[in-house]
Amino acid sequence: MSKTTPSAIGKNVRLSRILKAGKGVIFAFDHGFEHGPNDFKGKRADPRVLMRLAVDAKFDAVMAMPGIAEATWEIWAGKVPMIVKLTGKTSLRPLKYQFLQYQVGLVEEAMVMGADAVAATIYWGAEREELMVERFVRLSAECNRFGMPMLVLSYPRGPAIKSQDDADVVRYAARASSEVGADLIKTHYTGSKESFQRVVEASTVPVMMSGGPKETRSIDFLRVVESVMEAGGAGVVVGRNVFQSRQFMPLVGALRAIVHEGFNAKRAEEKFGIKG
Ligand code: FBP
Repeated sequence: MSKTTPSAIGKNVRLSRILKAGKGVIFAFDHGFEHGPNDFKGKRADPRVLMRLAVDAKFDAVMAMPGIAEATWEIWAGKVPMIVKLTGKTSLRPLKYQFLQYQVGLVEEAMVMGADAVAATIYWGAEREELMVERFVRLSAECNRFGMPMLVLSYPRGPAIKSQDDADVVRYAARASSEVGADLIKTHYTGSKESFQRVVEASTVPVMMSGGPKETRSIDFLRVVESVMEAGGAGVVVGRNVFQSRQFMPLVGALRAIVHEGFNAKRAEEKFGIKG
């Protein structure tokens, strides 16, 4: 019989609040830092407005930067698990620093706040890959002390990477993220079910798809998510494809139907009355 530790139990307990039967639809809500508030239109620039929508839409978890998690705690507390993102970079930085994420928060503070997981980005292939990995190792050691799961945003990126969606590099990055101790991976879609299946197979932990820029037609995004699920993916971490759409609620409903109930994209589109 294998012996487990309080830390491993803590990670499993917290992860089970986020993933239902190993699958999830998570709201990515760190764009105010990564891209700036212009990503949000009109009233949605107010983080409380989007957090309320995310809670009402029944996302399985929200991933936000420490300050947004703090500013909106009364909205998410007791309603949706919070994943506090502990690394970031602004798009204001000079081009030569765009492939480096730095630390913006502490595991301990996320835990004190009531977070169910933390997240960190590694740009695999970037010139300063080793800095992000060393930081990850320190964060991961803290996570192990507290039984806190770590979501890795596993992104191949940098001058040596020709395409960040290339199946071989996404697969390599997912494997590298597994090998340094990620508990859950979020990465780019690789263009087909077959290629994403190879990514999932090479990883030792569940792999979720990262949403990406808004698709013109929502059905195209739903089809991608359908293919991720067919490939054995654990779901989707989505931001712009939902919050830049007027169909926020129906889209989250459709995503939940695809991820949790095995709907295909067409059936989900019809059931939730998604237009365009
Ligand atoms: P999206 O679904 O909007 O693509 O969000 C996923 C995400 O990784 C965010 O967490 C992050 O803010 C953003 O994409 C990073 O975008 P970029 O690819 O421009 O660095």
